Amino acid sequence: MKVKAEITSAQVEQYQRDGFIAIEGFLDANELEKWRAVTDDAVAKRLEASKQAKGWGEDANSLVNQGDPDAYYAQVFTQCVRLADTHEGMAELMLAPRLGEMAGRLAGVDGIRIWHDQALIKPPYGNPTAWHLDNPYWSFSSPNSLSIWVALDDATLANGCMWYLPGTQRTARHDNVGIGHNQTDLFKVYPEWRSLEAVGVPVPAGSAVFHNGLTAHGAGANMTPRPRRAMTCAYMPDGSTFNGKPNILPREYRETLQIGDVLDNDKQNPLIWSRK
Ligand SMILES: O=C(O)CCC(=O)C(=O)O
Ligand SMILES: [Fe+2]
Repeated sequence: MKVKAEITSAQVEQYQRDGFIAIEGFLDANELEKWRAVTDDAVAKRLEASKQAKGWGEDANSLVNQGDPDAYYAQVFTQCVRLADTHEGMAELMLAPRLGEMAGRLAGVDGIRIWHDQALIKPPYGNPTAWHLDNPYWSFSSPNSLSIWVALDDATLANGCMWYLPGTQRTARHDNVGIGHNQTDLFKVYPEWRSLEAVGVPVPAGSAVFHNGLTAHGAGANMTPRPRRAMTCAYMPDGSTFNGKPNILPREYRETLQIGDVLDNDKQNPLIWSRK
């Protein structure tokens, strides 16, 4: 897979300053077709499998948020987590070392483990994604966690492209304020961010946007009659330790962990790139 992997020092500097960066042309036309086909197939199979299950549960393989399709969050996006666990084609895409290399070089860390992949399909006329932080949801706390967000459709100001509050990764804390329905809920906890100017990041399909897990971000409503598809993956710097939050860790693994233990289980959190 010849996914673009070069990261310049100017890009590292920009990412470190703003807490996010867009990389256009991340996938070429053939790769984009493949990512679309694999994501569509993995999501369709997951939705089918979840009809039997009750939605969010202990088993990561059943994670899907479409229990009640009319609920507010079901209309923010169809969210399918850890598709690589159950879909071979997705595993092949997600385990590519080059993704880890780009993430690792931007974050300035020595190794990158997968936290979870996640398809995020904003439905036609879907709800906005309210301002939130990612890392406070996860079972490790790091100033250098990050995600890749790959646009499978052109992401525009009209259909719900990503938006960021630049630089917020530097003053964010690790307590989870969650994601509410209101864009302004995050400002109850971070009043100092209320006057910041947000930056929208419209990108053509096949682009990647990386963001630090502590950078405040959200997305607008989808004001088009078509879905806005994105395939994402959250990354944990190698060496990160358990902070006590369950998040998506399977119970039997979680019960073996003490706060402070290094999260180095290669099946749960594959090491996809190491500087050595
Ligand atoms: O796709 C979206 O609307 C939100 C994405 C997001 O919050 C993330 O990738 O962390
Ligand atoms: Fe997020």
